[in-house]
Amino acid sequence: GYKAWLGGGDAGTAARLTAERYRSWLKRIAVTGAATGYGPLETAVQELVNGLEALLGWQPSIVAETEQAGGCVLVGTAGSSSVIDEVLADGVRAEGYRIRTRSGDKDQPCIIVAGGDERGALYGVFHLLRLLRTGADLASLNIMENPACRLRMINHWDNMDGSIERGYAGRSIFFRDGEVLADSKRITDYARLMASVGINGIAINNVNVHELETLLITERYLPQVARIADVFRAYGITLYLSINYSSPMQLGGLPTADPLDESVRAWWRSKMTDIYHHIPDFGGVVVKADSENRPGPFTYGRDHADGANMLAEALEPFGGLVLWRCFVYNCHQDWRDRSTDRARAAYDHFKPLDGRFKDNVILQIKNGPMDFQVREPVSPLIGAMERTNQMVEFQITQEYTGQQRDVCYLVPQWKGVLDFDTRCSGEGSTVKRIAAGEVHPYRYSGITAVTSIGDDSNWTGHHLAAANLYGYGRLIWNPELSAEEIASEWLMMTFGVSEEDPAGAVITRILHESWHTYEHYTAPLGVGWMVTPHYHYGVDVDGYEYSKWGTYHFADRDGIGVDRTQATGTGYTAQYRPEVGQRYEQLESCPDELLLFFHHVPYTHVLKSGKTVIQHIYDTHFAGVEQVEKWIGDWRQLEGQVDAERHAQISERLQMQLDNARQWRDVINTYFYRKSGIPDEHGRLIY
Ligand code: BDP
Repeated sequence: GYKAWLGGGDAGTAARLTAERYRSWLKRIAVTGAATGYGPLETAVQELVNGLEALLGWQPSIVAETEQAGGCVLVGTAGSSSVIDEVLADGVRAEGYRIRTRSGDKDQPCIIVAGGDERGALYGVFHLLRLLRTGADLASLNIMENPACRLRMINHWDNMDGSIERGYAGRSIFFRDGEVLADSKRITDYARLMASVGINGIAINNVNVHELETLLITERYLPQVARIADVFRAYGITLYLSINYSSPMQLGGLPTADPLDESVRAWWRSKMTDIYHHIPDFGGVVVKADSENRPGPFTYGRDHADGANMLAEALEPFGGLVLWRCFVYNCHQDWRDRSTDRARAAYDHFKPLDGRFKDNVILQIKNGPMDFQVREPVSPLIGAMERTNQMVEFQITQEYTGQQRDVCYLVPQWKGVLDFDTRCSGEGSTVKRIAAGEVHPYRYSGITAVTSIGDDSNWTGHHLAAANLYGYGRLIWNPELSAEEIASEWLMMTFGVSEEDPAGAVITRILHESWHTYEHYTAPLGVGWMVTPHYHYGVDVDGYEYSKWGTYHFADRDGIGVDRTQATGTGYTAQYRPEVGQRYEQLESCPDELLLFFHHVPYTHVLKSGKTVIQHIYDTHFAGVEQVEKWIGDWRQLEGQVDAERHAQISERLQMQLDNARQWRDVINTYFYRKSGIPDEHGRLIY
């Protein structure tokens, strides 16, 4: 519920037993560290006090470091004491930490949480609490962690009227009726959840910046935004805002927003000065320009580099960043013109600009070339620009993956992206290494994601959707964690049980099967879309087929799929490094799951699995529905073993998922049966 994975006194037995076992070590907390006054170290101590109190049932006392002679938890930051520095040794970087059990005087060991800086100390404390809550042995800890990526961000698509674009869990926790909410309790609790998984930057408003949100950077609203920044700061989170590219016209009354116009540049410089006056550690701006009817530099015959650099110049004196989105494509295209291919757009727009961006600009690139479909190849733009900072954008909110009515655990999908070898700088040029700035010497890089939370009491609508929120943070902190490890931590922290427990086993199985299940009953073999236009939940095979959005499947009586080959298609495969592009180009080597993304094939084409495309479509759609039916049966068995409220809510959503899955199955199968005229081998279809 509301406490998500940071549940308090309702910790599982394992957590309570562990806490009890180390009671004598956990009763005192010593702190060392020159607090900078911005808070994460103070927050770390407070979290530790509260966390231990919840587990042990009494409050630990805070003692001065000099008094400590074992039997305590010592928290500190680099340079604050010799003990801490000794523990940190080499190897702990900014925002990293080390946790070590040290035998102290009088056989009284102590646990040292040493942070590379204040944020590091806070993350270290959350890690220690996680160990306690998951029942780990504390007797000989020696853990060193550094975040893989420098920028570990969240994007909100919240509007100031309180609505959330693509939000499926209630209304905004920041805004209501055109104002920032006065009560910041919920924002504090949210910051805490995010810090506990290592998030260090949050953009609070929608990338589609409408009239009202344009005003966020005015004197009228900046004091309100500053209040949110204050809450975030205590948790080591930097606040970012999405801005409207044409603000100089809308707010400044200028006749143009041309990035090369001196009056426009001066306007932005002065605007940034105002923002930093209110929020001295403002992170910078997120910009969606010349995309889906948003204003941008194209209007003035300028390009993205001109546009981004103008903002970068204004932010530079303050150390601010421009997060410039690459989700740029023609959304007014003519479906009859097959020479355009939306998948090509980001690369075509941005690749030629490599080297032209200032070094406080970071290009924000969606993980796939289309738009957060259940299955897409990795965007060929990732890693393709050696001299331009980049970050990857994922989507936690389940816009195209069931909208938090259907279960879809996305960590395996994200992991697949992060592990993908782009070959952009030889073998091993994986997306995770690019995001970590290890492949090209980026000054800034990292990962961001559109979040899934709202003011629903459990934050994410579906209880199981919280696994994605937790998993996103954990995975981008450490992309080496497996989807299974992450799910198992989340399970223990949230439900207080392990996978061995009957309830834990069912939840784990559902999570792990869920992405494939969702893929099975929706659009097949990487073709994507086939969703209800605009809403993006529920099936509509031809919903987007004859529209201007560029999202086609080209199904006819003979076959289906988009020919994106160099030989006969749109040439998209040439955007990849040859080793990668060739794999997709050739039918023989193209992986089944992406076949229809890259090729137009007859229904009778035989997949690597040995099945024809049409039979695969039929079979997976039946299998997807059966899977959901099975989950419902398994979940029913758990009545009485999971608290009644969560049990009932999950049951209800599984039922909705079943309805959705059945509808997809019936529509897709019937559609392709009618198109192809090929019957199901097992005779399950009625015309
Ligand atoms: C699409 C969403 C749309 C967003 C857009 C974006 O449908 O609401 O505005 O992405 O990322 O997925 O800008």
